[in-house]
Amino acid sequence: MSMTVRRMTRAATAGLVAAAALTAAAHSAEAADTLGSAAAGQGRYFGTAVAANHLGEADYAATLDREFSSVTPENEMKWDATEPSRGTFTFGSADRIVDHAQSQGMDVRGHTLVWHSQLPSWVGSLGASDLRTAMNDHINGLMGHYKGEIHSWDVVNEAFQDGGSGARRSSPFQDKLGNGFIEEAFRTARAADPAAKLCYNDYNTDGVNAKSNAVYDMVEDFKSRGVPIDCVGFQSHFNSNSPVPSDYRQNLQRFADLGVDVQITELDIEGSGSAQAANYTKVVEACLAVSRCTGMTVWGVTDKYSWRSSGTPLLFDGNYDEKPAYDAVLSALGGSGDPGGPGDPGEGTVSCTATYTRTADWNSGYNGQVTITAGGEPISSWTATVTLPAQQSVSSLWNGTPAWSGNVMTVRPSWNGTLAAGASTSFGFTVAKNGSDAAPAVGTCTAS
Ligand code: 9MR
Repeated sequence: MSMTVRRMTRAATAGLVAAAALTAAAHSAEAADTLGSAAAGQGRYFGTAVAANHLGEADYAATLDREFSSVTPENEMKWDATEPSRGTFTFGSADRIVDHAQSQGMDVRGHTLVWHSQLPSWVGSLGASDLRTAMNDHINGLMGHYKGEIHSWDVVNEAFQDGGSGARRSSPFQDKLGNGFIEEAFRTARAADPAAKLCYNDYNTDGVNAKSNAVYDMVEDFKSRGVPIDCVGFQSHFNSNSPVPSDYRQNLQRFADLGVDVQITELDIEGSGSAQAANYTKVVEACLAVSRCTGMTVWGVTDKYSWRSSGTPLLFDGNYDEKPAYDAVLSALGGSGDPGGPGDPGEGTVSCTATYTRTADWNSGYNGQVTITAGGEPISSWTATVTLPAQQSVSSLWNGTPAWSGNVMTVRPSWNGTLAAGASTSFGFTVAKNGSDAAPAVGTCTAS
């Protein structure tokens, strides 16, 4: 007998959290007064790096929850945090972030599976064959734990050297396994969670230069040979030594033209006032000009917790006040900055509808599909409930993230939360009839 989805994924234990999420996601939001909702109006997400140890700070959580539609754990999914000794996985801090994000209907980016830094010393001491096994075990351990819950994974991070050579960076993986480790990591990742977008992520690749050329050649090679890769992340850590490149948009576009999505994954720009604001505008405009630039993530909520704290590189200051850079980003995203209210003209309540169809049928089972359609406003997330007849059980589900309470399945987006006004997406599932051919009941769709 096949295992049901509720036993296969982390969502198994998240039934109660999911019930809370339903309530949280049901609030009505003004269309374009926050970064997340304005970006959703452009068909994109707007995310931030999050640290689990700040979630208990009221202003931090309030700013996060109000403004952002996606989160990236800043350190909590890295190898040193998740597999400090071989085969012993620790997910406590990362789970806190994922649970929080889900309770707010936010997407989660997974960061990062294979990276030379924040790597426990036991990994570096393995011989080649053992290292290969350990790398694949690590990918399977992380991606298995969060299967169906991660929008995009940074599968390999920072594998190329800085400087003019375009060479690979020395690391245990590179030095012992050679160039092929990247390909192997992506193949393992695809099998581990087929619903997740698989990204290569790096810095100083934002403009056209020797390093970005080397990454470009790798992506081109992967696409030509069918190595699974869906996206390239451009970290975009900018300051006066490393300004926003004038060919930023062209560089994003040439990668997109290879047939991958591009994402701005760790954006921060040192500075202040109108100069910083103007640089942020350039970045947002570049992303919006590239149709496959699917979203942007800033590397932190507030300047006071930035890894570059002296550079005040983020959108909120240490008191969580909006900086000129915030206004610039919101405006570039087409947002109004107007605190608004339910009666404001032009600002409606977000909504969605869910419709069910049976798409395949056989003696012992069937496939169901639920189509989610946004109402007259863009949405950044949705929640739909499917109540199954008591005998039936779900053996697999795709393009959605299920959580269970008895025979009620609460489904939220896996990667497909953001919908333009009137646009649709769907999730599907396979059901074992176990003697009952009755149709499931689909409840009200809620949007945020
Ligand atoms: O922001 C992260 C910081 O808290 C850590 O101390 C640091 C350790 O390497 O990593 C920072 O995040 C990095 C990210 O994971 C990869 N790209 C560069 C980021 C900034 O250093």
